[in-house]
Order: sequence, then C-alpha cells, then structure tokens
Amino acid sequence: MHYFTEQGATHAEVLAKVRSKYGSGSDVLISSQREVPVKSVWGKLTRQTQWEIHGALLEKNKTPAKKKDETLDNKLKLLEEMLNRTSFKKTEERPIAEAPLVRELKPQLGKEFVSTKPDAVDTEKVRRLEAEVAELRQELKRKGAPDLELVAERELLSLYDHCCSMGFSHAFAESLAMRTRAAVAPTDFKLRKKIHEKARTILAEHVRTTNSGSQRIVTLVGPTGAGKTTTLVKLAARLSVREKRKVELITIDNYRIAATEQLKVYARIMDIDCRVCRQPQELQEAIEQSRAEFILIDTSGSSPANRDFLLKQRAFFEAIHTQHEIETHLVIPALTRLQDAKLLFDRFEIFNYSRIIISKIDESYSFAPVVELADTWNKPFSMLTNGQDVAKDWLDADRMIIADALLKKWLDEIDPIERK
Ligand SMILES: Nc1nc2c(ncn2[C@@H]2O[C@H](COP(=O)(O)OP(=O)(O)O)[C@@H](O)[C@H]2O)c(=O)[nH]1
Ligand SMILES: [Mg+2]
Repeated sequence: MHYFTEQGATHAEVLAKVRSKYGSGSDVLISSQREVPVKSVWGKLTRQTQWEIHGALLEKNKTPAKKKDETLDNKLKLLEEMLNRTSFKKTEERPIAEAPLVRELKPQLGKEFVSTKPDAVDTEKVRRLEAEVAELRQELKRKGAPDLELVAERELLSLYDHCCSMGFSHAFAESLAMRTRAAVAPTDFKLRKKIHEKARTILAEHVRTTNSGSQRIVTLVGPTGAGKTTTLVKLAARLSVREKRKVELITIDNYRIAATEQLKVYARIMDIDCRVCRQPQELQEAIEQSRAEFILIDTSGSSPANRDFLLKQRAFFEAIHTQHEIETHLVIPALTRLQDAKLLFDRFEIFNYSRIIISKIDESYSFAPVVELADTWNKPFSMLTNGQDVAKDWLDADRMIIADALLKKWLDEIDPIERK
C-alpha cells in the first residue's frame, strides 16, 4: 500500500491531481479531503486556506489509469464518481440535485466522500456530463435500448450496446442482456467480468454446431465469391490428405471456365479425380459410376435474387436426391449484414441446406448477423474459414469459439487488472 497526500488551491484542482497521478479505479482509496490553512508564513499572515486529500493506493495498480474515452460507459463512471464526491444537500443552491438521474444516484452517495464545501467546477462538470449522458440515453432509447437502470446496471447496458455494434438486432441484443441480467447476482451488475462470463454461456446456447462429411455426397451452395470452391477444396484436402479417404470432386459450375480450371488444378495437386457435369443427367451418371467414399460437388455462385438460376442448379440435386442423401452447406461470408443474411437464409432454402459455413472470418470484425439468423432458422454451423490457405485456414464450428469471437472484444475493452 502506498499512502499519499495531495494539495491544491481548490477541491477540484486537488481531485484532478489525484486522478491524473493515481487514476480513478477501485484501487485508489481516499480517506479524507478537507480545507486546511496554508502553512507558509505568507499563508499564515493572509489566513489563506487550501485543499488536502489523503489517500492510499492499493498494491495491484500503481500505474495511472488510461485516459478515458467518450463512451456512454465511461461517462457514466465519471459522473457517478463525481457525484460521489460532491454534496447535494443544499438543494436550493443546487437545482441539479432534483434531476432524475441524480435522484437515482443519491442512495449510492458514500458519506465519507461527501464534501462540505463542494467546488463550483465540479458541479459544472456534473451538469455537463449529466446533459451528455441524458442525450446519449435518449439516443439509446431511440435505438430501442432495454429498460435498465442507467448507472446501477450500466454494464448490462454496455453489453446490449456492444451486441448491437457487433451487428445483432436490437431484439436479440436486448434478449441477451436481459437473460444475462436474470442469471447474474445484482451485486455483480457492475462487474463486466462476471456479466461477460454469463453472457458468453447464454450466447453459446444460441449456437448449434454439427460435423461435416456425415454423408457420401456433400455440396456447398451460396452467393458468388462466398468461398464455396475454396472451402470445398479445404474439405477435400482434409478428407483425402489428412484422413486418407478416397475423394472425388465434381463441379456443376460450368459457366465460368476459370472456376472449373481452378478446381481441376487443386484436384491434380491432391491427386484426386475431378469431373465437370453440365446436365443433371450427367451428374446422376457420374455418381453411379464413382467409387469414391466422398463425392464433393461444387456449385456455381448465384445472386440470391436470381431465382431462375437457383432453380436450374436445384434441378441437378433433384436428379439424385431420391437415391442419395445429400449434405448441403450454405456458405455465408462473415461480413454479411443482417438484412442480406436474411435474404440468403431464405432464398437458398430451396436447396434444403442443413448446415452453415461462415467463410472469411479473417476479413470481418463480426459475424453476429449470421449467428442470429442461424439461431432463428435453427441451423447448425459446421465450419468457419479464416484464410485462403486450403491446407490450414479453416476450423470446425465450436459454440464457445463463436461466442468468444463475438463477446471477447467487449471484455478486452476493460483494464487487464479488472479482467482478472
Ligand atoms: N480471406 C479469405 N479469403 C477467402 C476465404 N475463402 C475464400 N477466399 C477467397 O475468396 C475468393 C472467392 O473464393 P471462391 O472459393 O472462388 O468463391 P466461390 O465463388 O463461392 O466459389 C477467392 O479469392 C478466395 O481465395 C477465407 O476464408 N478468407
Ligand atoms: Mg466457385
């Protein structure tokens, strides 16, 4: 424990000095703050006074706190802290004491921190902060924020805000915040680590996962450029190179020569057969003749709006589905927005896909909309892809990995010491 005494001409000045030197975390304990006579001869002669704050710094954090940014979260913390250090007893002098937010905070005022002579600068700051917070709260309300107490439950609000910023719908974000609230003890409402722990588990409950390669015939569908061909090759490499299974590639993407050639090159490298089927009948015959343990079918990419094209592609699978089970994965790029994801989930349903692959997670900040939609449609994830290297840039879907990818950033925003 390190003890300190700081002095300044005004209460605000000395408080600012303490904050800038030691930060404002829970490790900074203030034992007393009072007005004292200036000890110098000149001070005695002129009966000057100054402010003095005595306190202690707990061992765990001797470094000054990081400069706070302008988020709602930080504003609330700052506001609460300032209110804790300022008296609002004289309501006639301080109309702000009747403001709703202050009423909300009043019961939390710590007696030992109540100054008998509050500084005007502090009051002004409180007013300004309160106005800003009220504005931000209005903004949150407009966005449909849940009915949570602004200060006491600020970490739950912050969780809600984070989920919205990741791309979840407001309804999903609210449901997650409220379910987390129900699972956390009220004494932990201000502890992000505790809230994160529960939120992570609750979010993971919304994520279903499954395997790939459960059927002999596997196909990937999805929009152009989603990563279908690359991911199919990744699957082929895993089955043939790693698991030593006999694999054959078939492409019904006969519209783009380059796409067909791309697949043939990969097949040559892996030393596996590759065929191009231009008609549904050809696909049927190719499957009948194949001796492979796994047949991986590459499809043409298509805009979800092009229903005719999608129906043409589906005709290939209609030709074989009576004799064969088909494992169909919908490939969706991680950066797909909620409205676009809705369209993909809906339009590609004609392929009766049973699994979702999130591709290109390395190119996106978040894939929350895909996770929300998969939950709504009750579809499990099979794989995530994270790069162009066909030998290694993929991973099996895992509910905790998915939950962490969406919530860990929120936990990481706070001080590493608070996180422990
Ligand atoms: N960064 C990144 N790029 C990828 C990933 N998967 C595929 N790609 C790239 O995305 C582009 C389109 O991939 P492709 O497999 O041809 O998409 P398709 O049209 O759906 O078959 C190619 O340049 C791929 O190398 C991935 O997981 N991460
Ligand atoms: Mg392709």
